Amino acid sequence: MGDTKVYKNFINGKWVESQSGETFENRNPAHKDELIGIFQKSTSSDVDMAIDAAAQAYKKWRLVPAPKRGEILFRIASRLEKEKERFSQDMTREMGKVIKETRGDTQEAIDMTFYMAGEGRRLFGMTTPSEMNKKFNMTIRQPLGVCSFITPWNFPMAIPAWKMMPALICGNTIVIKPATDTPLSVVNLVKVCEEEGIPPGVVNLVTGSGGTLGKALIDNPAVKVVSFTGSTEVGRKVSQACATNFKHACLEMGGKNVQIVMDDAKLDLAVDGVVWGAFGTTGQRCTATSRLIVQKNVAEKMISMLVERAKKLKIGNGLDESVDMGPCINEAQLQTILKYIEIGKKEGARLLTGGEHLTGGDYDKGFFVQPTVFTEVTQSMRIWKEEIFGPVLSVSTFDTLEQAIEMANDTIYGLSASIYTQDINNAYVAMRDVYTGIFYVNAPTIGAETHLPFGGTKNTGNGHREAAMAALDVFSEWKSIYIDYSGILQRAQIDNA
Ligand code: UN1
Repeated sequence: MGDTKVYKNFINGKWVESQSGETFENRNPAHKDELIGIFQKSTSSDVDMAIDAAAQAYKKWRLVPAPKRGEILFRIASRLEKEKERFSQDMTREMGKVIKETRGDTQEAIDMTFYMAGEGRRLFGMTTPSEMNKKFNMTIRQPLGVCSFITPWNFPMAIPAWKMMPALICGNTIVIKPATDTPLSVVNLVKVCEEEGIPPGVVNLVTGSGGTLGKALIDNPAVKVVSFTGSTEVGRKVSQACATNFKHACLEMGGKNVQIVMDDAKLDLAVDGVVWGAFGTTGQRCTATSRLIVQKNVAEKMISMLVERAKKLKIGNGLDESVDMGPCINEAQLQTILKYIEIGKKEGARLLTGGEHLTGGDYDKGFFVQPTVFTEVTQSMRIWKEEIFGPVLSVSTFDTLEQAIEMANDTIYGLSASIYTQDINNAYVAMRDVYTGIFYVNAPTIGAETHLPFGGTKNTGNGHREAAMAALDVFSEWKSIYIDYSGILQRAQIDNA
């Protein structure tokens, strides 16, 4: 281990070792020899301790006035701004995506924290007339209690912040379990929470594998909300586990996002969009563009422009500012991507560029794959239907907008979609008829901002949205309050009939 730093769990305001006495390594996916840190391999009893601490802390935190909670969040956001470069460098080292993208990830955490800090002075309820005389009606948001968060590796700080900040501003307490590939970014975030005044027990962090800790994070009776971002397969299990005791589950799962290009589109812009949408974050976003459909009469031109651009992308270590695309997160993900490339070839799609595992020199130290474009992809192929979570783009063509919309909706997912067109009528029809939670016009399928709801339809989610004011609905429940100042019994629906 040498000088490698050992990171601990954070429970009840203290950095503590796991009861297991075991640890795991976090290595750089661009360079396996680089050990980022040693983290606690926690057990379910560590999780139980964290949940107990959160349940105790809830008794006080729920009573801290929301504007005061907001002040702490403002301090956290300002501190994140100061540490932005250091945290982004750490994130590229542990996750692999290029430094300009990890700066964006940290910025997204900053934006979310400032946004929710401001909510401390809003958290608006409603006042509304009563049907009775001398009666006053209003609604307030009340927190639920302990929230468990199971967060992914692709947005190591942004997604934890999406969940933590709205939960905290509403008065809940937290136990977070980050992905085993990216625990350092959450340690960084939690440390800032500690140092900027979040009281002990309000935010707790436990590292380790979801397989081992998931049950304890969900089943403990003190847990009232579970928020999970990850695969649809695991999300279904989370949902089932929550259902038995009516726990609130907020699920953000897979995507098979499409970019539609009409023949009147600015093709240069559409190519910029798809290169960024498909190969940004090495395609490892839930919002990544994994399908491109182009109107037939411009398809040949657009596809050749795209292939030329994909070939020029520089692949390597994300800390090098000139690199366009970093590695895949780990060996298993690399193998999944390579497997899908083989499936695409076998299914008869035409591989136009990429498709290879990059080896030789520094590439041997990491999990690198080429940006890959398949054309002649049909709607029955697995590479059209299944989420790959890698830099593999499936391209197809269409004749009419109506057909494009049918193809766009031909998926079990519904996160994000986009259309490139200069015709406002096309844009509005697609906006109305493509059934996703997020839609872009003349912009790629990635790039959601924190003050708009984030989430998807169908197998992407279970009706909740993260971010924006919508997140407050996940982390609070409405209480309707009736105050009768008439001094007499007034019976609703009876005395006023
Ligand atoms: C994700 O893909 O998991 O819109 C989150 C985006 C980012 C967030 C993506 N702001 O692509």
